[in-house]
Amino acid sequence: MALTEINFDGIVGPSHNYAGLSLGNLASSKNAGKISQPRAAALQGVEKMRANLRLGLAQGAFLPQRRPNRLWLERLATSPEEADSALLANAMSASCMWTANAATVSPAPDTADGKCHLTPANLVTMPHRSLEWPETLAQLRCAFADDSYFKVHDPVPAPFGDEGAANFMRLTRAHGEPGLEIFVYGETGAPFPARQHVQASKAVARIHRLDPERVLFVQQSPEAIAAGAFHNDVVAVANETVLFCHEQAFADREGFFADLTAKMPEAQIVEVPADRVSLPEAIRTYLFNAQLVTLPQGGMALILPTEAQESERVWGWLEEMIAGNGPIRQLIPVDVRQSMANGGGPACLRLRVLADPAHIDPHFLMDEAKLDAIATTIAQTWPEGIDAEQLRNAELWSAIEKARAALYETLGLSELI
Ligand code: SUG
Repeated sequence: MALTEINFDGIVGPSHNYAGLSLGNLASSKNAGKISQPRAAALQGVEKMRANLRLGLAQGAFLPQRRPNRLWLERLATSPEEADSALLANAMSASCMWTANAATVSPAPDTADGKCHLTPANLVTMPHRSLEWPETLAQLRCAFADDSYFKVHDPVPAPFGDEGAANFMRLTRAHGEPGLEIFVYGETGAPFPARQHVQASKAVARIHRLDPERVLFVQQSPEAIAAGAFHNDVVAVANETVLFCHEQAFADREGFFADLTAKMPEAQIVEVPADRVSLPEAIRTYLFNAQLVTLPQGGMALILPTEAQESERVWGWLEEMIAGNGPIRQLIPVDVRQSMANGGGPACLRLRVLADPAHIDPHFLMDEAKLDAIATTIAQTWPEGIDAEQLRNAELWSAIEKARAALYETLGLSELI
């Protein structure tokens, strides 16, 4: 069986806007009310996928959800026309683009039944994100429908907040081998909420039938959450034997590193000291919200936001790291500025699934021709700009609905509209 790491990016939806909905996500608060550019945002995402394909990486995609979310508003006994502006902003959010929060994925080599298990995240902490999971679940059930290889679960019930793979890391000697699954949760982060509850992480580990000997539950540091690291993937990322993280990422750094190296002596920890890059600088530039990938020719690359390249301190540290003899050999900056302005870097935009591509519904797998077709549809139908004031505009709603339908048709997925 050819297990491959496939990154499923969320295609940025036509309603992409800056509504300042995420308390504790500094970029979201800072850019509240700015004019967004949905078309440019979605095309930046397509170019990121294209660049990854050209590196020889396998690429998949998930599709934008229905916005405005009329069904959700109906359940609240209102409608886009009548909802107050807070409810309407929630119903218009394009936040499902950040598929690192779509689900937690435990690949086949880690689970008791040898299947790849997927649990959609309930995202209950933020109202605009809590309405994502039903459509996420529908797409997961469609993409991973082959139950000889996949098991797609229901989300963990509220009130235990689960934010998916953004708070999950997997270390292994090589992708296809059994791994150590690390669940990072928050306890406190005042004045900001801790979005990943330990009970949710533990439930996912049980649901996925993981071997308790190959699981770690690790607390995120309250300082990191308070400084704006609302998910662990803002301060840490792992790939195969490498953990790349900030010195202040974890509540009990020494304890975690000791447990990690005891369970996996070959683990390599690449840590950025706080006196070289402060937590606020790391969070502003999103240097850890990078895709740390193994290239087909061997060696690892870090695909990071251009904001990281623009910081002398951050780039200086990264260049020194590359010049050394460490496991990360290449730095690849990508422009995802429209997503970054809402607190979503390259790693937020993707969900990693280790599987044989032949077992996945091909509609969700990308190649250059499909990306071209997607880009054409986006260029023809996505709104160019959305001003927060415009969210109440019925013409905008219908333009967004038509654009989304056109994309589903482009990908032959009309039955999911
Ligand atoms: O949940 N931003 C998202 C960003 C998610 C980033 N994902 C990871 N770190 N994996 C969030 O805070 C902002 C929406 C707005 O304000 O309009 C937003 O939802």
